Amino acid sequence: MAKKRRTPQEATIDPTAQEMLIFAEGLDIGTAFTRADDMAACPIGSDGMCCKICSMGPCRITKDGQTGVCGATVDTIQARNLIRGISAGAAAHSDHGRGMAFTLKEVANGEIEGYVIRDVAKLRTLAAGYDIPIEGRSPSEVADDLADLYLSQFGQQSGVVITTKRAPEQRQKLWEKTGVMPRGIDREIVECLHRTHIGDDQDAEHILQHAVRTAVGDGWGGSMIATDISDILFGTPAPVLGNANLGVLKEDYVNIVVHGHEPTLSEMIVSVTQYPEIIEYAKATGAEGINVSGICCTANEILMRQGIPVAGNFLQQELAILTGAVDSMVVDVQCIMQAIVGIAKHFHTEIVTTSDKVKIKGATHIQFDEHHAIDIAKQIVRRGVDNYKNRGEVQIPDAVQQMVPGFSHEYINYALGGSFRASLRPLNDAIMSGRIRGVAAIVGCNNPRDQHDYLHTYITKELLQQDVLIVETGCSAIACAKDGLMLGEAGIDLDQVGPGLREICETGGIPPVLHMGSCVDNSRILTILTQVVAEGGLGDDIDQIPALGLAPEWMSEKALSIGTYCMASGAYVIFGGSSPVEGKPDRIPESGIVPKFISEGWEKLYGGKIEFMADPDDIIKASLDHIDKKRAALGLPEYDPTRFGQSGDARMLAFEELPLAEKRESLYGVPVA
Ligand code: SF4
Ligand code: MSK
Repeated sequence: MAKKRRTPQEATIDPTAQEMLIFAEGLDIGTAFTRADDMAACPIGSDGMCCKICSMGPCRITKDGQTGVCGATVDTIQARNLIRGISAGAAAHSDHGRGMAFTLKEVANGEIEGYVIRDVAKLRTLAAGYDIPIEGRSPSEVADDLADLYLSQFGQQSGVVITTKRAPEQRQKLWEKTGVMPRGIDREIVECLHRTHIGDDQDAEHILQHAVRTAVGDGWGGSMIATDISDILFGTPAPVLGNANLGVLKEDYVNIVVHGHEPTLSEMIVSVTQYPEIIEYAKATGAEGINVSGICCTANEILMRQGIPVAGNFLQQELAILTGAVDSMVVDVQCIMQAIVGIAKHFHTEIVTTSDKVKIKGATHIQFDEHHAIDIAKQIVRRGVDNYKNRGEVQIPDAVQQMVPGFSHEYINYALGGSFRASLRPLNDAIMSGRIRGVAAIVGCNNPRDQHDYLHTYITKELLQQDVLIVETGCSAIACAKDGLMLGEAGIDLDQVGPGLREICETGGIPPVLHMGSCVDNSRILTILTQVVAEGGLGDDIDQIPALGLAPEWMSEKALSIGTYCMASGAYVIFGGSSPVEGKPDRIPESGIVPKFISEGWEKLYGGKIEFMADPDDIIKASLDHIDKKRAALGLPEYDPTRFGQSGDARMLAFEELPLAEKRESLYGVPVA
């Protein structure tokens, strides 16, 4: 029997999403929300206890002592399922990094049009860190060498993925000691598939050790390379004013929505929409101009560098089309629902696939090629403009939230320390004094099995009140942006943040929730944590910092890889919702081996651990307990919010409200008539 469908208010907390769900219901159009209600998850598969690796199966473990036809035990089956998810996530991120490295190589050699090296300083700093000569050399020469070095990390067969050298020294030693130092990014991903073929690795802990090696190759390898090169080519983000939510779509403009993950095409689309000839082309159709906006991490990429508005996060891709105002949805890779093609058929929207890795039946495919980037971007934009005349009625929700994204680790150093002494010292000092109780990175997807955006925003707000500074990426960042948490005003609102955190936000002029970018930009968080260690006072490795990672509404395999490399870096990682290897330990004790190993077992080895929790209040409690435990281990003062909140603007504002006589007394120390 089908489950009861949720009301729009139960399905999402976002009023724009609720409006579009009501509209969809009226038109009898299904969305991920209704499909999630109608789709009962397989209870054996969702516990990780189904194996379909060979055709002797699928083997479903339902009883204690039962094994697969080949004799595989339930913990082997669960570990194999988990590592396959982690390797797919690592492959997706790392292939993105490879694409960026090829683009850098071609830019360096003048082989492609439209791209330039925007951040020469970052290029030189990174190159020097790998002993690539920089003095007296042009940016192109340096970039060519860096691109070669980065490209070689993917196919490297032995040695160490060179970007792992950017981890704290203690951490590198630990990875060497535990045998999880990645040799080559691709090699580890391939080995995941080899090890999990029928009749290979059949020891759960041994399988999962390789999962860690693969994930480290993603976070400290492929993802880090993707972030580095995006910054070199498109600029290292710094705060800009942006807008978020479906209300960024404009009724009188041609709306082109870019969706997916990579900035290479979307940057070119943004660029050509500024060309006078293209603007004229749009105006000739009767439109006021062209409005580019984004969904998911392609949105984050162009938002944080160019201030291009975000139409929404993962669960809003279908809803954007439902407005009837999207003339073209241009997609690249990852997190693109096949359902958008079906929904687009009810409207005039054209779905355009552009990657040689991604075609969707029913979509128009225009192959992107960096060698002709400008021409192809113009072709795509012109198609969107041509489609404007086919629009019917539109229903664009009237809701836009301003935000300030763009907190790269470089900018955070600058914001805290100033341009002449860029430093994380004030952050370390604030954590040590207790003004900031700890730091939480809240990242990851939406999942229609949860109430859209609720877990991201609820957990964020609760932790802010406890003086926890929040950094965010991906769809979590978009959720909190839509909720107004990425504005400076949010940082000085005592109803929203604790008194100590407020002082920091006030002094640094920063929002209490810092947008650090897209999914691959979780590597920025690794860099910040490494710099916090290097700054001193909070231990000599990442696992000692009062910090943790949360993915409250996770759904993708990339999230599993992110969680695993954060764990391997020393972080406590809590996923919301259900575990893909939950098992049934009460009935089948062996199915509890893997959940226990990725928590307690990994904590013994790496100082970090992974846990899955369904209840947001349990997540908040576990987060604060962990932060306080780490504070105590460092000998830091116990968190005490009453000690803070009486400095800076807070005092000034309180002073302003005093009657004149009291103001004078407070200024001169004696009553003054
Ligand atoms: Fe079944 Fe073993 Fe084949 Fe998996 S590998 S499907 S457990 S026989
Ligand atoms: S887009 S991986 S739904 S964060 Fe990076 Fe959002 Fe998750 Fe995709």
